Order: sequence, then C-alpha cells, then structure tokens
Amino acid sequence: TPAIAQEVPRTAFVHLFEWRWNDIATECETFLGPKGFSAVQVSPPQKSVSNSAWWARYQPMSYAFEGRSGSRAEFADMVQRCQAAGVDIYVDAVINHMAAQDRYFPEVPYSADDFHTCTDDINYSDRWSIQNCDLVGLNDLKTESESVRQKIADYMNDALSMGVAGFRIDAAKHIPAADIAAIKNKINGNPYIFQEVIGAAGEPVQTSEYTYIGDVTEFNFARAIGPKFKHGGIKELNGIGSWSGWLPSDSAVTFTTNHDEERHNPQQVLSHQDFGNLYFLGNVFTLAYPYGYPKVMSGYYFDSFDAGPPSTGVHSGNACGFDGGDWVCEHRWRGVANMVAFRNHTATEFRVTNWWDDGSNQIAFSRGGLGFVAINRDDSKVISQSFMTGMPQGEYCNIIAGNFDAQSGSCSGPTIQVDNLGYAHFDVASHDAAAIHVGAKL
Ligand code: LM2
Ligand code: CA
Repeated sequence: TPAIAQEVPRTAFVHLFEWRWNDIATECETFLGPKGFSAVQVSPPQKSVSNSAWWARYQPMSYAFEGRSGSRAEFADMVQRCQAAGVDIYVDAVINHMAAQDRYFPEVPYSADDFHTCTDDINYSDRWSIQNCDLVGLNDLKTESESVRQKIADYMNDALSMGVAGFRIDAAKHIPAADIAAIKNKINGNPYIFQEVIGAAGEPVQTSEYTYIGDVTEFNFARAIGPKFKHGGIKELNGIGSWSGWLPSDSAVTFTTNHDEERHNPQQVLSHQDFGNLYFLGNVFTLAYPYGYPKVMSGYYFDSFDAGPPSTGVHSGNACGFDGGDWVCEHRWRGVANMVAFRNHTATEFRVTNWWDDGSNQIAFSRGGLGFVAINRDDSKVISQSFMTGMPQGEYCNIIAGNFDAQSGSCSGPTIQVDNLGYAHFDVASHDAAAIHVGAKL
C-alpha cells in the first residue's frame, strides 16, 4: 500500500497584496498548496474608486466584485482553484466606510442617511470619535443601522456563496464590536474572521474587546521584533507574546510587516527595504515562534507611498524580485516558504524549549521534539556549536538552505545530523538561519 502523506494542519497564511485573481489561482496550484499555506488574504475585491494608488482599494464605491485584480468570474474561479489546492481565500472586507466623496453610492445603494454625521478628524482619545467620525475623510457608515448591516452582510454572504472561507475586517477599531457581532450574526456559516485593530496603550478602544467575535491583529508583534532585528538584541524576544497587554496566542494574528506598516512605519517595522537579510530573519522568527496565526506579507517594490502595483502580474510576464521582476514575492523566498512547513509540523507543540542565546544577537530554540531553529543576527560572529534539539535521532534537511522533497525523501541542500541523545551541530553564518523539523527528515 502506498504511504499516506501525514496530514498536518495549515497554520500560516499569505497576503498577496494587489495580486490579480488569475495569478493567485496559479500560485495556489503551483506553490501555496504544495508548500502548506493555509490561505491567501486578497486585496479588497469590491468596486472602488479608480486611481492608480494602492489605497484606492480601501475606498469602496459598491459591493460588486470588480476592479484591477480581475472580474467576478475570475474571482470565483480563483476561489475554487485555491480551495482545490487546499488553500482558503480571505476577503479584505472594507465595511467601516465608503469612498471619500459625496455621500451617494447608488450602486449599493447608500445615501446620506446611511452615514454618520461627524465629519471631523478622529480624536484617538475619544471612543465615540474613533467609531463615528470619518477615518482620513472616508464616509463613515452607520453600522448601528439595521439596513446598513444587512447590506454589508449581503456582500459577505455573496463572497461566501463563491466559497470564500474568511474575512479580514478592515478598520475594525472604527466599528463598535457590537456592530461587527451583529453583522456576523447575519452571515452564513462560520467563516474565519480576523479584525484589524491597531492596539495602542491608553486608547479607549482596545483589541481585547473584539476577541469574542474572532481573531484580532496583534501589531505589537511586528513592532517589537522590528527594532530588535534592525538594531540588535533579538535575545530579548524570549517570551514574546506572553507580555502584558498582548492578545492571547489563540486570538492573535501576527506578521513581520503588513501593507500599512511597510509604508507608514518603516523605521520601526521590518520590510523588504531593510538591508542585510534582516527582514528574512524576522520572517523566520515569526514563523518559528509559537505565538499567534502568522501572515506573510507578499508585496511589490515601491519608491513612493502611493505607488500602485506593477502593471503586469507574476504569472503574466512579470517576475519575482529574485528573478529580476517587480514583485517582491517574500512568500517564495526559500527559507520563508519552508518555515511554513516548519510551523505546520510543529503546531501541536506550543512550548519553546531549549532556548539558547549568546547574550545578544544569536538565538536558538526547540519546538518540543518537533523542530529546532537557530537565528544569527550578529553582524560578524558565526554560530558553530552543538545544541540540544530534543529531536529524534536522524538526518534532517536544513530547510533554510535547501528544499525537502517529501516524495523522494531527499534534500536539495545541506543536512543536519541529530545524534541518539538529541544533539546536533549547527554552523550558521552571520545574518543567516538554520532550521530542521520532523516533516523534513530524510
Ligand atoms: C485600513 N485599516 O484600518 C487599511 O489597512 C488602510 O490601508 C487604509 O488606509 C485604511 N484602513 C482605510 O481603509 C489606506 C491608506 C490611506 C488612504 C486610505 C483610503 O493608508 O492613506 O487614504 O487607504 O484610500 C487616502 C489618502 C488620504 C486621504 C484619504 C481620503 O492617502 O490622504 O485623506 O485617501 O481621500 C484625506
Ligand atoms: Ca465607524
């Protein structure tokens, strides 16, 4: 009888920012499914204002599925093809507001009565202002109104009818939790929901208010690891996630960066614009560390805040950056993609064990007996030593440096030997990493 591939949970997803539906479908089939990604967060699929800036997508004109990522038919086809590849689709649902223009959206339809009357700038020390005034001038929907809730729910149900599996609730902090809960009560089935709330100490609206509805973004994660990887001191990340004021792990969505942070907050948060492989190392850490449900950002190169996506997609003649193209394709960086399998294969082990650090910028830890990772952020020192991995004896693929082929049980790069006591020798260059897990054992 043929060996049955061991099913492991899919525990990390990717944001294919501004990707076309056709490209996403191909990516699910050829890469994301085989690599074990759980889902794709897609850019807002609803009809929006038409200008070339990326942020046009956050200014809805109606709930029709049309825009520069493709048509409704292409969207539906993508959902089906990704699902067949084992990959869910999460829709970025922009439901707090409509576009910044006259309060008249005949295609929904919404008219002036469907919007809040406050047009002042938001005062972040006032709950009412945060949730009732216009976020950066965007017309704020009366989400307490039954008819507005129904129109939003109709849009989400339309997405669900095409097979969508989950939603990112955009600008959730600007919608009272009770309103999101009421909308959720109108939608079919039990889709995955995560809510974008940028928690800030001292503000009246807190992330914890939203956890009874679904998961919530934990911005603290990216904002904590960013400075440590940029400026040093990554050993201080030991215990991250258990820190005071943070969401519990099973409610948190984490990321190394996201589409807003890489534009609004590049000084603090890692992005592809960081030199020296630091962003790569940050992604390895995010995927290795057992906190939250991580999202890998996959975007494109930009040299201005507004810059929209490349004019051709990855599967339509353009290429990923490492092949000379305009899309960064972080999710395809070998070590990033392979760390998704690491996370999947270590998912049942919540503990960090065998933590080691050199006192500053070299760290290593086990995920019980299921995986072991070493990250070297030191600017010059190598790691060359034996570690207690706690793993079963055997030969493992270093998935940062090579790909493991489950069919043939072979590794395209160097392997690492774990001895009968669980010890293994690791050589890790400056600004590099190494990782082994039970799903990539020769
Ligand atoms: C989000 N989460 O809560 C999105 O993740 C974020 O990307 C969105 O802002 C925001 N909320 C609203 O959905 C982006 C972008 C803004 C942009 C808005 C709307 O960061 O800069 O605002 O989308 O397109 C733009 C202009 C801004 C202008 C506004 C209204 O940049 O200067 O404000 O449109 O015309 C007067
Ligand atoms: Ca609001």
